Amino acid sequence: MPPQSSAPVVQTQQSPYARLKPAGAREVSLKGGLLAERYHTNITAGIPAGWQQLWESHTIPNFYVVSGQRPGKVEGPRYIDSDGYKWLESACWAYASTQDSTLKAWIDEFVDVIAAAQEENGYVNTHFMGERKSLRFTDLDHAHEIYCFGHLTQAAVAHHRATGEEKLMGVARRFADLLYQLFGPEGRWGTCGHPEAEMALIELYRETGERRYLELASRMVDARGRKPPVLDGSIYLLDHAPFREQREAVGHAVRALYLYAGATDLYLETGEGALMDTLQALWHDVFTRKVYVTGGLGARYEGEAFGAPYELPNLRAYAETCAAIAGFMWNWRLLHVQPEARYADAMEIALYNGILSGVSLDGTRYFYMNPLESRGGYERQAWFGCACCPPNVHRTLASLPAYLYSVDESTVYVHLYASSELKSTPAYGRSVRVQVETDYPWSGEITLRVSPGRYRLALRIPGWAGSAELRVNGQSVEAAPGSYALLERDWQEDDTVHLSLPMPVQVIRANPRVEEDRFSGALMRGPVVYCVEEVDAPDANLMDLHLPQDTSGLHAAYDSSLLGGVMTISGTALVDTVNRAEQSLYVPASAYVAPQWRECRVRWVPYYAWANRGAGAMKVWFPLSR
Ligand code: FUB
Ligand code: ZN
Repeated sequence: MPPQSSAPVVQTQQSPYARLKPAGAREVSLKGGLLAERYHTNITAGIPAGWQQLWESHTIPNFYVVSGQRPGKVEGPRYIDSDGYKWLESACWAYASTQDSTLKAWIDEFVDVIAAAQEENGYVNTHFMGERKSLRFTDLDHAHEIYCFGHLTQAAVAHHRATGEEKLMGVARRFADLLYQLFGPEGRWGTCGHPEAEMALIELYRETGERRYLELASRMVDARGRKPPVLDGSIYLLDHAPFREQREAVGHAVRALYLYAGATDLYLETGEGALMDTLQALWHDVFTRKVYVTGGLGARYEGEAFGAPYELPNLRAYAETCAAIAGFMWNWRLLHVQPEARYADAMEIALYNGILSGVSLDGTRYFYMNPLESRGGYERQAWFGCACCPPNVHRTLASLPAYLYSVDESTVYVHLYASSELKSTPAYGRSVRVQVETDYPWSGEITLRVSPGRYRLALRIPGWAGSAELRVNGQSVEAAPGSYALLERDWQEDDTVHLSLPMPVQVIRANPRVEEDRFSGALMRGPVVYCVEEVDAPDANLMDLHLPQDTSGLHAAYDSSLLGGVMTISGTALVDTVNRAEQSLYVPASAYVAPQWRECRVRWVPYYAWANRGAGAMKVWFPLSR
């Protein structure tokens, strides 16, 4: 029987330094619109296709091999188990809302074989069983053993919350106990080159009440930047300085962002000021100097790393899907420390752009890198040799309803707008119902109906909105973009709240320090970033296309037959008709041939939907012409 309590991804109900408690996955239902469509496609197509991929990639067969149930040998990269665990987590969140018996059969089978693979002492990692047994914990920098444990544990927590069953929790706890013996206060200093276990251990603590898991997570944060180093002392592994002294986001982006998310979980439990000082400095660095307009993070191919401030190349953007997801996870935790709209704004931008771009519209093909420009030939793939991104997409989309609402003792917060319903929040102490009707993100008109009672409704007014109109029963109420509008009253049955967020087509400019985007503009409408694909500018080379400064000729129109139904933007752009291919690469300024303009009809489509009509060229940023 599923448990009666709420089932959120991050459970801060008992966390002393959490201002907010997330609403449960089962308490929120998505009723329609883009997010609901992406959510259902993930469940009906993405997760089932993922199950097949786990078999073909050896991820699941490896567990059968090490548990002695099948002949063969373990194959795949060192972190291959984590792909399976992330998928399992997604299947559990999906099962929590669907109660689908096929999903449950897959979950049961996978859980059984993981349990069968686990050794008596708690160890389970298919790569380091059998002939590689002697190598266990000999390479904390690169082996990913503790990282895989982290994903196992997050899957176990999801499994427990979705099914009420103890089996996978037992596996995770036995492994956690082994790690505690090895790396807890009585053991040696140790942590993983790839953070992840910090978040997982703290969630395990929240689920079990067992304080030593929190202690171990804390020690893993403290293990970084020690002298002599516990890892290799490198920036890549975030081991260059003690965590509390780190002020700049450097190194491998996914590792860094998972570490920041884990440290935020730690803050939620301990309230330690030094941790929050570091987290705020890092947030500022990441979200004011190192994030793409799409919410993509980690600019560099080299080391899958953050670039220097404002180093945000478009064609060579790395922007790994996992990094956008990791940024989403981090902001979610910060939002529960302090309900500031900037965190939810960052989540929203990442979700509608750099995360949704990571998966095809049919839900079964994925991007690892999410560039903001392509010269053609770049397409999504069904799986990867290093398959971290696909199941990260699965688990994020499968838990989507859990990110819409949170509560505190007297308030219901609405963070992300989608046609949805929140029913009853145990954290709030009594039953509350909030119904949202909207065609967001295509429309900024949002209607909310709430159940009677005295409480506050806190509505995020996105920072991207130049203005907002908020009315309760027709009466205007103050709503400032970039904040939560607080509506406190004794709500009556027929009360209606209406939020109107204007969504004009906007030309976005980058800080001129972003050299690649200097003198350029990108189109946004609401939280959605747009791009032009080759097929939508048939008589122009995208490299020669310029954006008019005056966008009054650009018009948004919904096209239900295109890309699963999208708001498009159409208008006139300018094409430089000088044949640049015949021009020298460099000429004296006096010999430079100025552009000669021709007008050209162009259609922009949401960035997330690109590369679903072939692998043509694509661009987000265009130089601004006269
Ligand atoms: O190392 C495991 C995963 O592979 C990371 O999270 C990704 O960035 C990729 O390097
Ligand atoms: Zn990835």
